[in-house]
Amino acid sequence: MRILVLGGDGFCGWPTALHMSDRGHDVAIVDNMSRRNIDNELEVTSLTPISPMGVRLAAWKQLTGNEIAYHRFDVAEHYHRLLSLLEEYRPDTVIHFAEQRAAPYSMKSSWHKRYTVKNNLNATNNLLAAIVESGQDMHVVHLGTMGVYGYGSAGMKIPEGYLRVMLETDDGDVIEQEILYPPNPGSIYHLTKTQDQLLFAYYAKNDGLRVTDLHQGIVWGTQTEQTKLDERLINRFDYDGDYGTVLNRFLMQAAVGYPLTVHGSGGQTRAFIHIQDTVRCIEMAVNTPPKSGERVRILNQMTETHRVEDLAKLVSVLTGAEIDYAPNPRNEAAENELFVENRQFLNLGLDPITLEDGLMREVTEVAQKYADRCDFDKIPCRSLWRRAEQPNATRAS
Ligand code: NAD
Ligand code: USQ
Repeated sequence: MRILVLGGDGFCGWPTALHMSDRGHDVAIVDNMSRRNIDNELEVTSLTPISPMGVRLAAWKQLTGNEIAYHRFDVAEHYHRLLSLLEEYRPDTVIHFAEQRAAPYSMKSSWHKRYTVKNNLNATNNLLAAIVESGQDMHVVHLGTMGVYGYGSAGMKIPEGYLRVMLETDDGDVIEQEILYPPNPGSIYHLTKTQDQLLFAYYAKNDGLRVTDLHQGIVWGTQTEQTKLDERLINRFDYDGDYGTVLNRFLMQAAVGYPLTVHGSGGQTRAFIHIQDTVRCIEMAVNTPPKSGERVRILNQMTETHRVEDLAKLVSVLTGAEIDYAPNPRNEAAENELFVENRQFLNLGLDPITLEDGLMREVTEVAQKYADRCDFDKIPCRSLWRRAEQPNATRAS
């Protein structure tokens, strides 16, 4: 299969590109390096020493003989470049990671809100419009988020994308329908993912595009079978207050002796998945495309749910780290329950990596190994959700 990976330099995109190349597919990457530039803006670097793209690709070729082509351009801006690439490369599948993915970054200022909306929605719409214009039949696999649902489900399992509802007609009859689960985003970033869903639904209905949307939980861990092969292939590890996600932050904080930063009471429950399972799930999604004319296929890509406080306690027991309960910079429910349906991936054969299997390995093999690269000043979360709480809010045009 020919597979185009948009956002293939990123935390999920890079290991996915290697995984699919290792499976014998012809893989090409598009990335505008915006994520590396954001590191420059935030004056932070990945905890792991990631190599430049040229070094990454040369190392992969040297180790496996496999070549991955790389195209550097902005999917949200350079529509015609994208269109000609689709026409020339003729991918069977496009895996779309090319979005600004951090909720705290999207809430830093009005500039960051506008950038996130413009980048994410134009990237998705450009891809879909270009596929239609190319006249080719390609399967789009998009990385969405569990956050489109919000994080409460009134005691029921969050279904995979669609909610069955009973409606009473004017004649008093009761009819059954399935609708997109009502969106309930908790940040501007998450909001862009709810808008992506409408774009997918529209293009599937109007143009018969084949789309799979993976509603992924928080990804933890760093390495996959392929990125472990050589340090030049190492995956990125974000630990800073904007891009670091909660469990990887706790692992890094434990490794460097920084108290674990629980927001509020830590009663927030979230869904998690290991990066190795991310790439396996994406491969399963690529191998089982919907048919043209089918509605968007939505799968919940997560393997377990945990309360933030419980994660902190688990890491603390394993490592002896202290826990620090800090005021929550976000506007989110202090506590929630979360039950998630993920039967589709389990039925496809997913055998999840659990926290028990991998946590300590992650602390010793990654977080402790690169602990000296950590800048303690970048650990606190300084992005606030409400303007009233932002006395020094950045003004940018
Ligand atoms: P990332 O920021 O590490 O990777 C995204 C990549 O896309 C970066 O390399 C960036 O340079 C590139 N990119 C962004 N906008 C682009 C554009 N307009 N043109 C070309 N390239 C562009 O993020 P990630 O963690 O790998 O996440 C990938 C996707 O998975 C995102 O869409 C995110 O919403 C989703 N996701 C991530 C997580 C997680 O925990 N990391 C969880 C659920 C869903
Ligand atoms: N949190 C802490 N302490 C920290 C960092 C975070 O208590 O040091 C809390 C947050 O307040 C929040 C929870 O942990 O309640 C999760 O925060 P996070 O930064 O780990 O995850 P989130 O902002 O939801 O975003 C991440 C990815 C995003 C993806 C999403 C999946 O950055 O791309 O879409 O996870 S999900 O959460 O399922 O929506």
